[in-house]
Amino acid sequence: MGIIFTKLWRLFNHQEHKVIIVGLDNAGKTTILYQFSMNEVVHTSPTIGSNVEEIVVKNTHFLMWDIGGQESLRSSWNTYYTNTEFVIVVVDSTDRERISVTREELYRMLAHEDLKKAGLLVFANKQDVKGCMTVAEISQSLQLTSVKDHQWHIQACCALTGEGLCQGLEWMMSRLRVR
Ligand code: G3D
Ligand code: MG
Repeated sequence: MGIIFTKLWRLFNHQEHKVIIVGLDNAGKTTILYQFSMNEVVHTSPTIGSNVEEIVVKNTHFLMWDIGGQESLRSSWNTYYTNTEFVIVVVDSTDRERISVTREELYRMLAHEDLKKAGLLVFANKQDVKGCMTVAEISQSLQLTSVKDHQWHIQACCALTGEGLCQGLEWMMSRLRVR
């Protein structure tokens, strides 16, 4: 009886899973958010503050916060951390100069108490640009294999066409299923 009740509760309880989309300015965060929510390319302007959208995939609701990535805004990222289940880090794969800045921000985030249980999805965005960093290069620069206390996944994508974005969502869905 208890198990049936739990299953029914899960079925009808449209619980929202909180997701934050972070990364440096110009990485493609807002483009990704609007690909998820509208399936079309929008003309973005630098995000001041945040954008939020509810994304529904196969009856699973994600509340996705796209947080501005300019240097002046990064110190306020932690105000969004409470109850976050997934952190999506968007990397501009053409930006070799600033990948080390992303790494620093990443480890600062992962060490935060409120993100202890959050899963980490890294989008290696702008894969359409010739000569960009590969997933392997980005994994290495971010030292992802040293991340032991968070579930993580890296996914190549192109936010302009949407390629790779569904695979990222699928990974998040798969993590929800095993919990
Ligand atoms: P941000 O929200 O992380 O700051 P935006 O980034 O979503 O505003 O995107 C920054 C710029 O990168 C935009 O170009 C956007 O079109 C572009 N961009 C996003 N994703 C991709 C991608 O996969 N490939 C390529 N080639 N460009 C991408 P503009 O010119 O509008 O500033
Ligand atoms: Mg933006």
